[in-house]
Amino acid sequence: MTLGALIAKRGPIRKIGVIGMGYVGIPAAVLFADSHKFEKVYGFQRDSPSSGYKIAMLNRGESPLKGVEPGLDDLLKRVVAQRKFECTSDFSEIAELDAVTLSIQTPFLNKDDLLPDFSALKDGLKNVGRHLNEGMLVVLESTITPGTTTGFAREILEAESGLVAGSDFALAHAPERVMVGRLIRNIREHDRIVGGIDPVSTQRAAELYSQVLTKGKVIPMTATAAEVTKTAENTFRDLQIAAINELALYCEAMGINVYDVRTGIDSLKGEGITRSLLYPGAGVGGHCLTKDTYHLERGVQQLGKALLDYPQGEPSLFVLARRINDFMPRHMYRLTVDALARAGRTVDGARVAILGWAFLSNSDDARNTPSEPFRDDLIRAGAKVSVHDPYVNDYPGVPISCDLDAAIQGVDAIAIFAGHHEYNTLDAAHVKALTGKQHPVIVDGRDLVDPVLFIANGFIYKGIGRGDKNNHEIIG
Ligand code: SAJ
Repeated sequence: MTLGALIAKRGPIRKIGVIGMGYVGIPAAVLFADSHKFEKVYGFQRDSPSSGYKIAMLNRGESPLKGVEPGLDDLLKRVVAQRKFECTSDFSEIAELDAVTLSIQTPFLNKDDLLPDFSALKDGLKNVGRHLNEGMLVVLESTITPGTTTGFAREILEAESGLVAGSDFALAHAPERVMVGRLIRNIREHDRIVGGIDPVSTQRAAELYSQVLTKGKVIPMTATAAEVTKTAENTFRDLQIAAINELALYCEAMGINVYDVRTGIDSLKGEGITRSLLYPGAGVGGHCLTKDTYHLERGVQQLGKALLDYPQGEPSLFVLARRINDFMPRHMYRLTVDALARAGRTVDGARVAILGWAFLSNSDDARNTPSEPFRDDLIRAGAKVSVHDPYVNDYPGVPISCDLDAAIQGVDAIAIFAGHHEYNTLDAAHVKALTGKQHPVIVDGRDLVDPVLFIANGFIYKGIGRGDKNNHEIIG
């Protein structure tokens, strides 16, 4: 019997499983459960010491996710009360399902070797494979290296089940595109890339996801194209940030204001002639843009190395973009050292306050924060560093204060790393008084403060891209 016939015999998708009760799996599961098209959704969560608590919490209708997620709590309470959603650690329930999605994190093994840790995903695939039946659909939602769905994912599922992907069961990749703080809205409103290992798999996966889309539509393609789409969409964002960061470095060297140039370039509008100008800054953090480029690079090396025609000896533009963005914290360090020198201080023994430990404005997410390499450089050079962040409470090995005045008290230099709202209203006179210095330093990594005000108050100012101000006359 063909896969199509097996699926026809099974009929429409009614019972769904979601593996991985994290910030991707939970909203996905409750949205499936909220659809009248589906009868029951199981959320699968390993009963491990670190996250087994989620099972009871979810079955009480309580979300274990941090932060505010509009719509999620009500949805979760409703589908639990209706008994349409249930969280369990019993993976044997998978055998009764029509479709299973895997939303399992694929973090780096460690930041330096840029290799992903697929161990949790492989465990999830083994659990699914052991209970896989004919005519079922398996979808990977995790961000994965191109070639994974048709590679080890297919191999593990087939080895554990004895079934054949594309003949006995459908297999697809539908990458998540959700942002913390807007999980429900993103799943409903973003277009959904759906890539099967074959057209029948693509169609079955489209049937699953079309039920939860409101504004969004399904964009069908192959599984590998879907893997490349997801990794490339973040690679391109990283590239656009690197382009404006490089321009900012050029503008500093040429003594001009990168924001004047940005406004000028952006003024060239009209069909097809606009540019996508992002914003220069103190660096690029997070768990998306810092790794997805390397997923894409590994993908093309694994899938296309023999056929790739590329300028001889030239590095990947995308990897170079990563290097430029990762250089920005080092540039912030050099700006700080230069400014301290103008104040007659060496960085050794200087007291420096870092404003912002989160990698994103007004967020408590500090994964791969650019503030960390900056702090490391300062400490290596003998500076005493204080860190302030209104959202991030703790971070291994880094004391973080939520008292801004206390963090600034008596320092020689202030470096702004995150664009938190709180830093938009820094008062130059008040900050100067807190430092107690005649010429305190301020290094603005997110274009938050007005250089004129701070310079007029005796500060020594440096700003990313502010070649027009970075060698200003010192007042007072
Ligand atoms: N950043 C800049 N300049 C910019 C934009 C961002 O320096 O113009 C820096 C930020 O400070 C941050 C880093 O880049 O350190 C990443 O910022 P981000 O806005 O890209 O946020 P992420 O990393 O959470 O990216 C996510 C991605 N979403 C998913 O992977 C589902 C990305 O695809 C989205 O485009 C992005 O959110 C978004 O637009 O919100």
